[in-house]
This record gives sequence, structure tokens and C-alpha cells, in this order.
Amino acid sequence: MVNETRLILVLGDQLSPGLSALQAGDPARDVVVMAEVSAEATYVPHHPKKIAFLFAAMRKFAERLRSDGWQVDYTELDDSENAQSIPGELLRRAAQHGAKQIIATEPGEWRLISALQEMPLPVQIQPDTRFLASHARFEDWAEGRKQLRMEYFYREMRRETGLLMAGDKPEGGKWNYDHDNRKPAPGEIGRAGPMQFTPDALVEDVLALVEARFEEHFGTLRPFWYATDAAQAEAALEDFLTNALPLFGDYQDAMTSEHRFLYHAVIGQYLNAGLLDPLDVCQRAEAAYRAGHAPLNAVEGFIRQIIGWREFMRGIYFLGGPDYASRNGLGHSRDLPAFYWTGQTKMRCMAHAIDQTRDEAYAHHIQRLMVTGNFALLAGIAPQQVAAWYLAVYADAYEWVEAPNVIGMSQFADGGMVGSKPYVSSGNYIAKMSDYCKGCSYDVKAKTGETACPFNVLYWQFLIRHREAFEKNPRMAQMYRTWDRMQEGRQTQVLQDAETFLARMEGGEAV
Ligand code: FAD
Ligand code: DLZ
Ligand code: SF4
Repeated sequence: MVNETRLILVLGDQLSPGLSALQAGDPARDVVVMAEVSAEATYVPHHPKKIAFLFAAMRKFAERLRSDGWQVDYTELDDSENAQSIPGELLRRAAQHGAKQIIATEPGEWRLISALQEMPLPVQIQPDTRFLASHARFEDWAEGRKQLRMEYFYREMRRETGLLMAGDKPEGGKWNYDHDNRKPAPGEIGRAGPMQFTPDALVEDVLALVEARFEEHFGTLRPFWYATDAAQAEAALEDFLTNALPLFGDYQDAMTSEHRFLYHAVIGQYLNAGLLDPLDVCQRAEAAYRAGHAPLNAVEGFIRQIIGWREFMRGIYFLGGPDYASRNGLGHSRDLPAFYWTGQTKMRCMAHAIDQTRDEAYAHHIQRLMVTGNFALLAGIAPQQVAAWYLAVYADAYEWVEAPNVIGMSQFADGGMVGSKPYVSSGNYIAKMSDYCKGCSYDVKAKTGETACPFNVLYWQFLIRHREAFEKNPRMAQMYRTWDRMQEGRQTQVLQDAETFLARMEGGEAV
């Protein structure tokens, strides 16, 4: 029948008024379905701050849709009728309304895409238009290329959006100012951190619910300070543009024990849930540059993260297909050590990154890549266990962006789709970019022995374990030459120390 009610599905990370499913629907005819369900909250044990953020933002978005004239059937987690899964809730609501059709925007995970495709009702899946590059656009770009490199894709996105362009040339003459963005942490940080919001009554209700239901999940719920609607997310963005963007570039890779956020935007959770629009964010950053408020290296670096890395990662996930997240190119199989969930390790850099993650559901890129990710890769942890940890603990984590970052960029498990070489380093890099090593139980300068920094011995052991895979890589050949010049006795000692460390770690000793 022509005017039969249809259901419009809006997922927790689809809180955008321009969502394609809403565009395809009709407020006079259709019913929006939104549901807090335990299947989504527990398929990995999401951080309580992440669950609270999403539930609060979902409730506020439902109110907004109602005031825009939509009928919204919203199911709270503890509703007695709640089917506790997305397909279950859709079927329940379809029966209530006699609806025979569902309209959805493509979810950001293959798992949920298949669940929708397998529903007994027809589901019209609309493309997610909240990204610059459609799947077809990315496939076209990737077609026939031997290697997929973010830099070349990024340049096309710059041309297409016109961001930081001077005619058909890049602003300032260079596409990429990353070279200027590698300063270690400054002594003083003149920024209080990201903008924080006091929970209102609606948020307090959600916090009580999350406290009662997800107490056993890793992560501290309070103090809860996230933005939970578009207006607050906008205010947080504005605060970043004013107070942090000018120094974003310089200290992008720095880490300090004192400051968790440095000059980072801390907007990943807002962008990925749909509270901020990526192109708008970039245009506002560009305006800050044009107004003379922020330098080119900062603004180019920031824009590259969003129209370059973020879009590229999404392209890789969907190009990789449903099995992308299960790849294990280096055949790693060790279990994730318990200290990823407790922070109880003598490695100060790891303890700091994990403790901060527990408190904030946040760590910045270099902490994720060069501390927790680097350690997991060096120690040969099973990439799917590493990925499950990242997916659970970060407020901005959804598989479309988490898997290419973890399986691809960090664990080099996707066969080189994302990167041309693994991101591994000894303790040296961490010592250079942070103050973690001061006061660590290990000695970053010691290359062998009981107190040697574990990253130092594991680094060589990793290279030797995977010599066949990497020694012909021109970007890694120098390291193999260094190893080959090392005295044999020292080589044996390094490898022995690495084995001893791993055995102690696997035996559950405090390492
Ligand atoms: P900023 O440093 O201020 O950067 C601004 C924005 O750029 C971010 O909000 C984000 O939207 C985008 N961005 C930057 N780097 C990336 C990247 N590599 N991929 C995609 N977007 C990027 N990002 C996620 O959004 N979700 C994840 O689950 C996620 N998992 C990661 C796992 C690992 C192992 C690594 C190395 C990186 C991961 N990232 C992930 C990328 C990056 O760490 C976060 O986007 C960033 O730390 C978010 O904090 P911010 O908003 O302060 O970022
Ligand atoms: C992450 C998440 C959580 C914790 N809870 C819900 C929920 O209860 N309801 C919902 O619609 N979405 C939730 N999400 C987001 C989904 O997991 C997300 O849409 C998929 O992983 C696809 O990106
Ligand atoms: Fe980390 Fe090694 Fe430095 Fe300790 S010495 S903080 S383990 S890099």
C-alpha cells in the first residue's frame, strides 16, 4: 500500500539531522526507531563513558527529531519490552505499526550490515552520506593502484573540497607540513583541556542507568564531562579552534604525564556519532588560518587528519570487505596481557596510557600507536584481541575506523593495505617524545639486562622474528644492517632478554 508506515532506523552513531535514512523518509508517514540495546553495549565491553555518551546523545537527538515533527519510538535500555538487539527492536516495532519496510543508513560495521540484510523484512540501506568519499569514489581511486597511500588520496580530497588550495596548487606550496609537527612536549601547556560540560538531569538519569548496568566494564564513569548534543559539541569545537588549534601541529606527536589532551581536539567521539560534520569542522579550521589565527602547519595537519586519514581509513575498511577485521598477516597469537585492563605494569608509558584511557575513554593518536599499539605488535599479541580492546575502550571507536587503525596501521595485520611498514620502535622514540621514561622502573638507555626497557629488547626480537617479511623493505633495511653489525654475544643476549620478558609476562608476573 502506498502510504503504509515504514520504520526509519537511527543508530547510536547516526545522530545527524541530515542522515540519509531521514532524508528518504516522511515525517507524516514514517516512524523513527531508536533503541538502547544490550547487544550493542556488550558485544565488546564498551567503556561506561562511551555508553553514557551515546545513550544521552541518543535521547537528546530523539527529542530534537520529535520537535522537528517526527514520531520517534525510543526504547530505553531497561524498558521491560526491550528486545535488546537492533533487529529484535525493529521486528517488535514493525509488528506494532504493521510496517512492512525499513529504511536504514548503512551501519559502520559489517556485523550490523549483515544483521540488517538478514532481517525477514525488506531493509532499504541508504549510503552514509556524512563522508566526503562514497564507496564508489574510493574504489575508483584505489582501482589499479599497486599501493594505497593516504597522501595521494588526501590530495584528491583537498582538490575536491577546495580546502587550503590556492587555485590548483596547495596553499603555501606544499601538500603536507608533517615535518614541522614533531616537537616533543613543551614544558608548559597553556590550555586547560577540552571543554567540559556539567551533566543535566537527562544525562544524570543515563549515568545512573550505566552505573547500575555496566559497573563491571573497564572504565571510570564519573566525572562525566562529554558534550551530549550538537550545540555542546559545537562549543567544544569552537573552544579547540580558539585555544588549541594554533599549537596543534607543533605538539601533535608529543606525550606528557601531566597533560592528557595537550593540543588535541578531542572531537573524535562527536564526529563519529554525527554531532559534528567533518567538512564544516575543516572549513572552520581553514577560516582560522585565513584570519591569521592559526599557522598553516597546524591547520593543514588538522585538516589532513579529517579529510585524509579519517576518510582513507573508512575507504580501506569497506574496500577490505567483511573479513578485513579478522586478518592476521604476521600470524601473531599471544594473548592480550591482563595489564591492558588493569594498568598494573612497571612500564610507565603503558601504565600512563592505560590509566588515562580508563579515566577518559581517550588517548591521543601517538599514545594509541606508539605506546599501547607498538607494545602489542612487538610482543606478538593476537591482532583480534588488540582490536577488541581498542573497540571497547575508546569513546570514538566503531569498527569502520577502529579496525583499519588497529588491524592495519598499528598491528600491520592487513597485509600492508594501510601501511608500507610496521609502526614499531624501541624505547628511544618514547623517550624523545615524552617524559614517561623519567621515573620508570626500566632504563630506556639500557639495551640488555633485567632493567632494560622492554621496548628495546622486543624491538630487535620483532625484527628478527619477521626478518623474511621486512629485510627487503627499503625503509627497514638500515635496521637489519645495524643488527648484523652487532656483536654475536650481544645479539644472543638481546634475544634471550626478550624471551625472558615475554615468558614472565605470560606467566602473569608484574612486568
Ligand atoms: P585529533 O588529534 O585532534 O585529530 C582530529 C580528528 O582527526 C580526530 O578527531 C579524528 O576524527 C581524525 N583523525 C585523526 N587521526 C585519524 C586516524 N588515524 N583515523 C581516523 N581519523 C583520524 N580514531 C577514531 O576515530 N576511532 C578509533 O576507534 C580509532 N582507533 C585508533 C586506534 C589506533 C591503534 C590508532 C593508532 C589510532 C586510532 N584512531 C581512531 C585515530 C586517532 O587516534 C583518533 O582519531 C584521535 O586520537 C581522536 O582524538 P582527537 O579528536 O583529539 O584527534
Ligand atoms: C556503540 C553503541 C552502543 C554502546 N550502544 C548502542 C545502542 O544501544 N543502540 C544503538 O543504536 N547503537 C549503539 N551503539 C552504536 C552501534 O554499535 C553502531 O551503530 C554500530 O557499531 C555501527 O557503527
Ligand atoms: Fe616506556 Fe621503556 Fe620509557 Fe619505561 S623506559 S617509560 S617502558 S619506553
